[in-house]
Amino acid sequence: MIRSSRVRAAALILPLAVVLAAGCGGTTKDSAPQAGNSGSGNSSADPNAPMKQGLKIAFLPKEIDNPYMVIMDKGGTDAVKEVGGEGKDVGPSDASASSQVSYINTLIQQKQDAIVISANDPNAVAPALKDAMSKGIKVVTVDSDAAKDARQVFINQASSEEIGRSQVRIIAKQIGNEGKIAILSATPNATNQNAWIEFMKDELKKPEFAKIELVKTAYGDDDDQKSFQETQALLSAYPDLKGIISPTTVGISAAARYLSSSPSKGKVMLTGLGTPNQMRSFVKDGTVTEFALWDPGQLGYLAGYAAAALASGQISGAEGETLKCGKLGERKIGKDGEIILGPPTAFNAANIDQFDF
Ligand code: RAM
Repeated sequence: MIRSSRVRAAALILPLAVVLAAGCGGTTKDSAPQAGNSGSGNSSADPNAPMKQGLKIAFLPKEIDNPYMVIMDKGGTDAVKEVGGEGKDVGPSDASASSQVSYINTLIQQKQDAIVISANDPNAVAPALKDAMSKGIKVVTVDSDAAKDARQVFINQASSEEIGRSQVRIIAKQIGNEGKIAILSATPNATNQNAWIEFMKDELKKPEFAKIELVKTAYGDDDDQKSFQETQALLSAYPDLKGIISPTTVGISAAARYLSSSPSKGKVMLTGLGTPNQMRSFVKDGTVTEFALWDPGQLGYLAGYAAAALASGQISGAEGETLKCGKLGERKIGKDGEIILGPPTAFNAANIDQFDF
């Protein structure tokens, strides 16, 4: 995914530097209770248990064709293969929770050993996930969490707070700390986007951002066409709009495509979370100056290891346990069963060609 790991290390940006809540190394388990995971029915783990072979692990993305999700789930199935299991990637063509519920029910019938899901709604998928857990199937959320008692572990890309606040800092710099901005989000119930947006709103309360006005949060539903149309609608409703934050790879690429051929190109600033490959041309043509992301492949890979370790009894999801995760080393399980991948990278004209995902 990354052409040079040295370059990547050098490119980890300071404004986005996130303290790794889940440091690598350490011992295997402490006596902390398994917070919030009452439905797991598994409070103990043996870190030295062998990895079970032939584990069936299914990845259920928000939507199957989203390029970000494709990379993420490829990382996941690669990890499962590495540990001697059988991984597969199934899911809906729209980012809807009810579609995901049907898939969960099918995966339960198939007696998968673990389900790794990026939830389209924290609550709507919870009963089906709890049903899976009650039947001994391990549940890992990745990228977008479900209700805490409906999964054992959540693999988060980075600190939600730092992701949200840093997006505001980037757009503020781009618009000179003054003017109207809008957010172009994914679906209205997406756990990850909603968590980030809460922190964006909080960041905007700071005195240095007093002259920035958030006029609207629009929803493109992680659908390319809808995101494109919502961008158009934002610009016509707010002709003096100065900037857009789109914390979704689908939204930011559709918004960039709209802006790139409109008179607002280079005038209305756009930042958010995007894949370098989808955004490269818009950085080169001057539509976008800077945006951010983590490596979705690594995110999925971590989730694959977590699912296999849960299904093998090496971890239970309790705070303080250590997950061994192949080429990524080790990660500690934090509060509420959360494991953090690591800090995001900011991409701009100077470094974007060093990344290929
Ligand atoms: C989209 C999805 C995903 C999010 C990324 C940044 O692909 O909404 O959940 O993490 O953007």
